[in-house]
Amino acid sequence: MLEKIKYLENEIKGYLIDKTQDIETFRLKYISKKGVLNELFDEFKAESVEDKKIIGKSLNELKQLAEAKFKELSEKLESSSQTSPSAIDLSLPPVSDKTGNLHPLNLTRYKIIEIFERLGFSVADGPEIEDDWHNFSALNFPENHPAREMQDTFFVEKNPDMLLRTHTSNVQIRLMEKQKPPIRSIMPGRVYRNEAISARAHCFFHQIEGLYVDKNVGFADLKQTLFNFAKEMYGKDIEIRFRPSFFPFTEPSAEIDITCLICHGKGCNVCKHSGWVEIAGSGMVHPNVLKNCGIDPEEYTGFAFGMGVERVTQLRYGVNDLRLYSENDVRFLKQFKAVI
Ligand code: 2NM
Repeated sequence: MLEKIKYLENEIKGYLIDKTQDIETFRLKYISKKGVLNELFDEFKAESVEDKKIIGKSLNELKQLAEAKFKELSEKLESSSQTSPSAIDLSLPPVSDKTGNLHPLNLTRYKIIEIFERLGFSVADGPEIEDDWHNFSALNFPENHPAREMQDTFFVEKNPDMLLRTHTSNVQIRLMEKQKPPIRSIMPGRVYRNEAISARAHCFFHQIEGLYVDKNVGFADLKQTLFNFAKEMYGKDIEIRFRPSFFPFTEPSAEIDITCLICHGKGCNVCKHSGWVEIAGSGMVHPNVLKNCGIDPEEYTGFAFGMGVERVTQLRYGVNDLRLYSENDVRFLKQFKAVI
């Protein structure tokens, strides 16, 4: 019996707890009515008078040890539950489940970039505050062109003119001035126009323009590149058409339409009952523009195109008011959470 007592003494001394449950387990095992100590006291009664003398003292000491340990453990648990970082503090605010997501315009931008990168285009960047040369003159805009008017363009300074770029073509000019062909790049970025803000117009929007200049680049390359892009972007079944148009910086120029994705060509409000929607402007880079950038138009030719990121996003997700893109209303933005 003495051996048993010695064994239990060691067990009790080394008893560790980290949960409230553990202390109850301790109580049940050692001190409760059905615990080991009471069992030992029952056994004790059966011992001889001689042995009782020796065992009695040890047994009482074991009982005191168990009670002292129980007290110590309870106190330890209580103090740790007040300071432990794992304890539940009901006064704290709940952990927020609000995680952000990409802006719909960025979802569209990344998708467009990814498609053109696969077609061999790199991404170029340039300033949003630009001089007259890179935004207008080098692009073959005549001196009296209406886009140069104060009503249409935000001027930062006059004489010499500095302005908020009205397209990302300034980046094309800077690239052609600096780099010899072949050039095959796209230019995403924010552009500014002086418009009254409404569902269909805003004082800024986003463009992605593209440029490919090399020997023997022809209109067929323009058509095939944009056809490939449109199929990747809008689906394999769409049709594409090129409508003659005019830009000062391209000749010939064309608007690019695809079958309306809303009504599939039957006619609806989005396509104004034509069955076609415009997705981009394009053309062969005007010889004057190449000359302005120090590129010989007899040796090199190129095509360029431009599209509005808001417009593409409208066609993809059905967003029908331009103001939604910049109001930062979470109820609008969070709808693009699951979209990749
Ligand atoms: C468009 C449409 C057509 C364009 C042309 C050039 C440059 F610099 F090469 F002349 N940059 N961007 C272009 C051509 C842009 O956007 C609707």
